[in-house]
Formats: sequence, structure tokens, C-alpha cells
Amino acid sequence: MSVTVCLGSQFGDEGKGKLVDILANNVSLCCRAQGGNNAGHTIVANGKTFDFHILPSGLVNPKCINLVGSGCVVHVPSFFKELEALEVHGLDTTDRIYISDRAHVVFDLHQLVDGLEEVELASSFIGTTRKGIGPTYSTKMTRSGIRVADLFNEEVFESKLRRLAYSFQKRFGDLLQYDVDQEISKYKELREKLKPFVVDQIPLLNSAKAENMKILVEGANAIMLDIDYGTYPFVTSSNTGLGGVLTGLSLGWRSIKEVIGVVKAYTTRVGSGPFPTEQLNEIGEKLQTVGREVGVTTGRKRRCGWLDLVIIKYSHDVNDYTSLNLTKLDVLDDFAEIKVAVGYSFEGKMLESFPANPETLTKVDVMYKTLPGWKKPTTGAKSFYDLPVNARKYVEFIEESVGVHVRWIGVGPGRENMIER
Ligand code: 2SA
Ligand code: GDP
Ligand code: MG
Repeated sequence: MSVTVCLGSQFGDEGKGKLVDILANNVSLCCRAQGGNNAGHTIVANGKTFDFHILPSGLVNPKCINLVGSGCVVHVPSFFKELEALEVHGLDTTDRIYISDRAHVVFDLHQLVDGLEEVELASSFIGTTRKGIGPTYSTKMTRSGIRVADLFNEEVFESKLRRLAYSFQKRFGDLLQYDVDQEISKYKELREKLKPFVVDQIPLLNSAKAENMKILVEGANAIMLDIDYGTYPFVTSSNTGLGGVLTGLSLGWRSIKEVIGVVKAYTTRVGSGPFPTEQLNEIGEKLQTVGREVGVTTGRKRRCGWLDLVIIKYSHDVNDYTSLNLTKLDVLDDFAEIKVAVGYSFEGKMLESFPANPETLTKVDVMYKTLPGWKKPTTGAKSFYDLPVNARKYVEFIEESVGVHVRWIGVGPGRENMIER
């Protein structure tokens, strides 16, 4: 069995979905290891645009089986809504999508609590997607969560959900407008509908091992949103790096052959939190407009800024990439000069490593290197040598600075707009 992992190296929305869709052509199984429907992965293929949230992007490829792994959190009604939307697009997903019975269930309760926790934080709010991700992972860790397997024991399910609702009700009082009976009765129907999709992930992956299958893992969110290595507390609530792949899927570390870091040619961030290279000016606005930087899940405008190599190197320190996919190079086509962050200093001293403290990160002075732009379209380029010379130099500068080969270069949203070197 050989496993290829695609991970976000910045704050998410690097274009992981597009790479996964391209690589899925050559694999039997595509898996999500963590996160929920907070993720938004857009794929442009066969003249259609598909938006994925909890479902793995491998579904666009008709031969690929897909798994929502144990480390994920699933809001069951949203899972079905997303499946139905794919079917409207003409995608046949029959017998190609499974959910681990160990995955945790996101209830409407968690989503309401997500909103209330944000209000409680007042001006320090995280800017979550309000999909209930944080509260679901919290209840998982406090051992009061409900797993997919629990849904099939009506008695256990009911008593667990009532207990959970009671504890949140105690915390939020009348602010929490939640009807537990209604949610319990919704599951009378959902349970039957869900049954054919539920699997024990362990034998499924064991048979993949026995058949020597090629497997793809689609990371959701990105390392700077990782609960341990991201800009805590402005992060999501799962391990979005390689660690989350190992715990969220029972693949076996020996089978991981490639770990691809997906790097956007500039930086974007959705939600609150430090962003050293953010451009709150016409440069940021241009990146936002040209790059169409709008959240796929919430429709929020993404914050934009220059590429930050301090972040990419740190991301490589954590995930140990075997190669990189540089995406959205075409968005920089019309810039006369392009800046890249190469170091941070704090109180007059260069920082040797990426700071853990968000307050420090907000105050760092960023050192930039300015590279010349190329002022030519790149979208039609089919090979590295079709790119303008300054675009090639930009790619090579990133490669040399990070010390990892840039194997793919995205020059447009379509499947065909990807150069492989
Ligand atoms: P949450 O909802 O608890 O995971 O939010 C916590 C932080 O994580 C950020 N986050 C994201 N950042 C980028 N992209 C995401 N997916 C969507 C997209 C986002 C959208 O693809 O555009 O539509 O707004 C995503 N999901 C979570 C979030 O902004 C918080 O900062
Ligand atoms: P993900 O969360 O990492 O999968 O990324 P998203 O799908 O949220 O955001 C990336 C956006 O950029 C999507 O709208 C993609 O269609 C688009 N995209 C991906 N690669 C490229 C590229 O190389 N060029 C351009 N212009 N758009 C791209
Ligand atoms: Mg996204």
C-alpha cells in the first residue's frame, strides 16, 4: 500500500482540493482524516465547479472510493445535503462514500454552542465557521461526545445526547435555544438513511493494505490552524498536520510515501488571528479580487497578503514535506514587483524560530525580499519552461529557501491548469 498525503502549509484554502482531484485519477481510495464541514474545497473539472466540505474531493473521480475517517467530525444532515448537491451535478456516488463508525457526530447543539462561545469571547472571537467544530472536538476530549457507532443504539444515543444538552443548558441557560427532543426524533429517520454509509475503518484499510492499494489523504484546513502548531487560540480544533493523519486514519506510518505541502503563491487567512504579511491596502484588495478569495463555506472575504516563507519553513519543520505544490501563481501575473517574507524580528532581534505566542506574532517586524514580477499571463503554460523567466525565478526562490522541490505549479483553477515538473 502506498499513501500520498496532501496538506495545507499556510492558513487553508491553498488549493488542496484541486491537487487531490488531479491525484485521485490514479488512486483507489481517498480519505479525510480530520475536520468537518468547516472545510471548503473547490474543484473545477469537466466544465463544472464542485464545492466539497465534509466529503473527500476524490468523489469527482468516478473510480475512487472515499472515506470520512475516524478523526473527522460529521454533521449528518449536512453530509446528506452535500451528497445530494453532487448528485444534482450528475455525480454518481453510490457505494463510493463511507464514514468511520468512530468519527464523532456534530449535532445542531454543537453548532448553537459554537455561536454562543463566539459571542462570549466578544472582541477576541476566533471567527469560526460556526459549524460546531470546536464544541464537537471539545466534547470528544472530555469523553462526553457521541460517535457514529452510538447512533445505532437508540437508548445509549438518547441518554448521551440528553446529558450533553443538559450540561450545555446549565452553562448557557436561556441563551441556548435548543430542542433536544426534536434532534432525537430527527435521528429516527437519519439513522436508517446513514446505515449503509457506516464502516469499521480498520478492516477497510486492512483490505486496502492486502490489495496493495494506492491511497490519497486530503488534509483539511492547514498547519497554521493546527490545534498544537497553529496560531493558537486562533486555530481550528483538530490536528491539521501529519500528526492528524496518523491518528485520524489507521494507515500505518510505513505506508506513507509522500507528504505534499500545498503552498499558495501568496497568503490568505479567514477569521481572526495574527497574519504578519497581511496587506491592508490596495495590494491586499488586488490579491483578494484577482484571486477570488472568498470563503467556500461561509462566503467571508479572505484576508490577503504576501507569501511568508517563515511560515512555509515552519510548516515544513512540522510536516516534513517530500514535495510542494505551488498554487495560484497566475494571481501574481499582473504585479510589477512581488514581496516575500524571509524573516521576522521582535524588539530589534531576529527570531530564530516561529513564535508560539500570538501577541509576539502580532508585533513582529517582517523582513521582505522583493522580486521582480513578470507581467505576462501564465494560465496557458503547460510546462515549467513555458513560464516567464521571472515566474520561474519566483518558483526557484521558494524552492531554494524551503529546501523542498516544487513539483506542481497551479496556473489557473481548472484541472488542466497544473504544471508538473
Ligand atoms: P472552525 O469553524 O472552528 O474550524 O474555525 C476556527 C478557525 O479556522 C478557520 N477555518 C478556515 N480557514 C480557512 N478555510 C476554511 N474553510 C472555508 C473555506 C472557510 C470559509 O474553504 O473558505 O468558508 O469561511 C476554514 N475552516 C475553518 C476559521 O476561519 C477560524 O479562524
Ligand atoms: P482548499 O481549501 O485548499 O481546497 O482551497 P479552496 O478550494 O478553498 O480555495 C482555493 C481556490 O482557488 C478555489 O476556488 C480553487 O478553484 C482555486 N484555485 C486552485 N488552484 C488555483 C490556481 O492555480 N489558480 C487559480 N487562479 N485558482 C486556483
Ligand atoms: Mg478551503
